[in-house]
Amino acid sequence: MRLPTSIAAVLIALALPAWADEGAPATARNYQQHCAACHAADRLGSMGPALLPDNLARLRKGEAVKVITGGRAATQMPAFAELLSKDEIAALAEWIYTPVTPAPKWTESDIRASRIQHTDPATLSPTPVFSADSLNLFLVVETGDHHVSVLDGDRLEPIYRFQSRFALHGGPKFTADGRYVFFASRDGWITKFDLWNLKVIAEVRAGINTRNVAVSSDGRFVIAANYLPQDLVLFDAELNLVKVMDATTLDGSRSSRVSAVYDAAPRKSFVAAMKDIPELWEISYDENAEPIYDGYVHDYRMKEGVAKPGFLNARRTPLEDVLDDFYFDQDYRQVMGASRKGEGQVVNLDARRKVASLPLDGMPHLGSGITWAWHDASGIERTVMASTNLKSGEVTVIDMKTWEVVRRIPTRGPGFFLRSHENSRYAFVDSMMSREASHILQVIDKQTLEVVKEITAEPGQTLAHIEFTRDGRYALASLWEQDGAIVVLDALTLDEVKRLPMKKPVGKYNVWNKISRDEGTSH
Ligand code: DHE
Repeated sequence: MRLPTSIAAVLIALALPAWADEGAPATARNYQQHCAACHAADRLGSMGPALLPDNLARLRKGEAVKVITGGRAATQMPAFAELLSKDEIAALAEWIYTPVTPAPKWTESDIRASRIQHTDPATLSPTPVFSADSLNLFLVVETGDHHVSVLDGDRLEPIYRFQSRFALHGGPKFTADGRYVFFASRDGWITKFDLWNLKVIAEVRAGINTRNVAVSSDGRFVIAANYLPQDLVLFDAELNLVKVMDATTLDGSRSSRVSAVYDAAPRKSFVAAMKDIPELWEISYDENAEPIYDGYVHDYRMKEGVAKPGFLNARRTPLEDVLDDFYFDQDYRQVMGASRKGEGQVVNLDARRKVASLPLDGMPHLGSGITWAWHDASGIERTVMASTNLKSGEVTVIDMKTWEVVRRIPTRGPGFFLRSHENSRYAFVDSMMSREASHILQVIDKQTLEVVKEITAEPGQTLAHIEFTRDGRYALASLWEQDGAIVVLDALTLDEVKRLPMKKPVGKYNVWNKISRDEGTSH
């Protein structure tokens, strides 16, 4: 429910914090009167998103002015053009991009207090409440109006739609049976959804600025990676807090934003990358995990007296350079990663050290890297990996044994997502970072390593992010517009089959491809 702005203003005026009282700048008072009811007095977000510089990094100030002036369609954000002057709106937009001091905190008690139980698990059906194949469902994240659609992957029709938290980011993560799925919003909210009952079960706010979430392959733990505060937050499967792990060096002298955390199912562990310190963390959820001595497994100097249990504690691999964006080989023994500056490295998770450099430059986007078996000119099968690049129009294909570049495939422009399926001979790449070519999806033949087809939307639109049906027969692309669509393509003929209207469908995720960790999809 939205409070009328006038009532909210009175309520908030009565509850103004000391720093916004007499003598405080007019802009801070305007904020408290008009914005704080939804975005919270401390700007940490409440019904509306957090208004802090890091959380707003992806919104241009001019865009913020437009939103304050005209409101945001299909959300609770009202227009303030009639309540505030142009100068007041400009000042407000300026002000929300300034840091809050002292820096906001999000403590264990904040996390615990934020938890909401939406549905009593005792009321849930133990089997799906619909007839569609529960393993061939798609979840479509529509950021145009912050909803998620559930698609039947056989009929390719929506069967359910529900409101999500503001600005979900990263792929939703499924439990191994495909029943439960966890979403993370950039504002730190983790949502647990029961796909069989089509119900939101519980939510918790893990942080103020969150990167992503992962769920353990045994379904017992959920972990969130945060930029703010700089930590990893571990929950049980019901989203009750288990522990907060500060992302600091062993001696506590340096702290880091956590870039991302993933489940490494065959290892029974989570693997997390640190953006600001050269360490890769592995957190085992195997109760029989080896103890950790000083955190660096090869250093036994401190063995006596400082062993920590290997279960649910961080085992650190020291690196020469930070590793930001990464993904795994198919058996999860190696991590292929790069810093945002493009220095690529291969880290062996068993040897716990860097074993090779990756010949990548620019800004590779390894989070959407894929692997497949490629036959070279002599017919020899080689496993290759490929990545897009956020800064140059190229897909780089690398041999995973020699770590040499096999081919640089020129594309229309810098791209974000690369996607395939083990049953498909094609990989799809977008050029969504290019102004001129964001409407063009290119199809690469995984054997000839040539672009064989282009699929185009209207110039100026964005066509990106593919996900296949469970059997690889159809490929679903996102027409990434406010009144956009899921464009269903025949994965053999590459012809369009149908369109499903959607509100800016950023990403879509097929249950089977995710839980089977298909080689053509993200982890
Ligand atoms: Fe993402 C996944 C990082 C900007 C849409 N993005 C991811 C993941 C990471 C990441 C580490 C994997 C997490 C996971 O799935 O668990 N993204 C980053 C960035 O560092 C970057 C460049 C800057 C930032 O602001 O964070 C960035 N990402 C964007 C966008 O601007 C996109 C295009 C639009 C948006 O809504 O934010 C965007 N990112 C996505 C999507 C995925 C994603 C749709 C999931 C892809 C998948 O298929 O799994």
